[in-house]
Amino acid sequence: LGLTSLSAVAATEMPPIPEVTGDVVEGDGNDYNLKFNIGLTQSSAQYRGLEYFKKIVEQRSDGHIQVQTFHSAQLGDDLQSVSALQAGTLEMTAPSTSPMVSMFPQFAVFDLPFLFPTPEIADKVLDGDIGQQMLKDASTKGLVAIGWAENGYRQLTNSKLAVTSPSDLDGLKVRTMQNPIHLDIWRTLGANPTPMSFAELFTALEQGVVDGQENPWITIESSKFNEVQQYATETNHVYTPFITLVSERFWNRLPESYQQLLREAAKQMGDYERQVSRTLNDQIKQELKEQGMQITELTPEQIATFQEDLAPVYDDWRDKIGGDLIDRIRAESQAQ
Ligand code: TK8
Repeated sequence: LGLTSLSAVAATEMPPIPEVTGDVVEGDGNDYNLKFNIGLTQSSAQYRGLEYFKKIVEQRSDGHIQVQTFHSAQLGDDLQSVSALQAGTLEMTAPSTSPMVSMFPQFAVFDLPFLFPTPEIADKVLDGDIGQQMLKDASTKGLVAIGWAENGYRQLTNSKLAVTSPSDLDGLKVRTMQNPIHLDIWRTLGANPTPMSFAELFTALEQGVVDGQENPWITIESSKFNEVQQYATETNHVYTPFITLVSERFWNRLPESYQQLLREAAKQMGDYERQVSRTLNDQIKQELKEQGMQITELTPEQIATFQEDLAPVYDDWRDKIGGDLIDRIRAESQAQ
């Protein structure tokens, strides 16, 4: 018994889903079905956030909005889900911003390496004027953007070697998100990057189509990438947000009171999901080690080598993204 309870303590502890606060919201007498689909698995912090969202919306609409949650790209990957929102065949999704830069170029700022030194600075940017303006600007093209959540800091994994410096990356086949800055990052570091949908990634790693990939610890574990990747390096090279999106067609059918309810629920989901993600990040890194993954933690000097090598990426993208925006984000970091 003693042993069982010990291992139960060691197992991943998710912060519990909070109780719903706030009154029941009066609708228009109609009932609504809301399908919410994401790319990550059922054991991700993101899916946990969806469960909270469902609880809030169903309770506060007194059951008039029914939320059906889907994970593991059951109804499509990030880009397919966004298209489905536009077509009105799916009501909600929460993709990484990165594959959406062809639609919303300003999102590329989140792909710049090492721009967000701490999660608190990411919060300040996303929850402050910059992030709120971005949600407004992304509420077009058949989409309504109602909130931010967190995918998190990305770490490199691979099946070949312990990576401690960019020179170790020579020729390594690394899967990236479908995003030009990510391609640029890995090319600049000397790797051989291939863009690919997240939904195809496990198989590609398993079959050796690519040698490595990069994602936050929680995603590495919840997607079982450690079963096909022996090595990891804690690079923290990019902070990726999730953006919470609603189909405009669905949105326009809702009474204003329910639109407001979805906005509030998205905010609460985002805050909770960040809390889960941050509580689990280090815990899961330890678990991955215990499960036999060889994890390299870089010294400040080793990190600096990556940062120096990646300086040209800023030169390539500064004008395209907007130097002003980058400077405003840097100023937030310095104000800390
Ligand atoms: C999940 C993706 C994933 C992202 C990626 O749908 O593609 O690597 O980090 O989390 O959004």
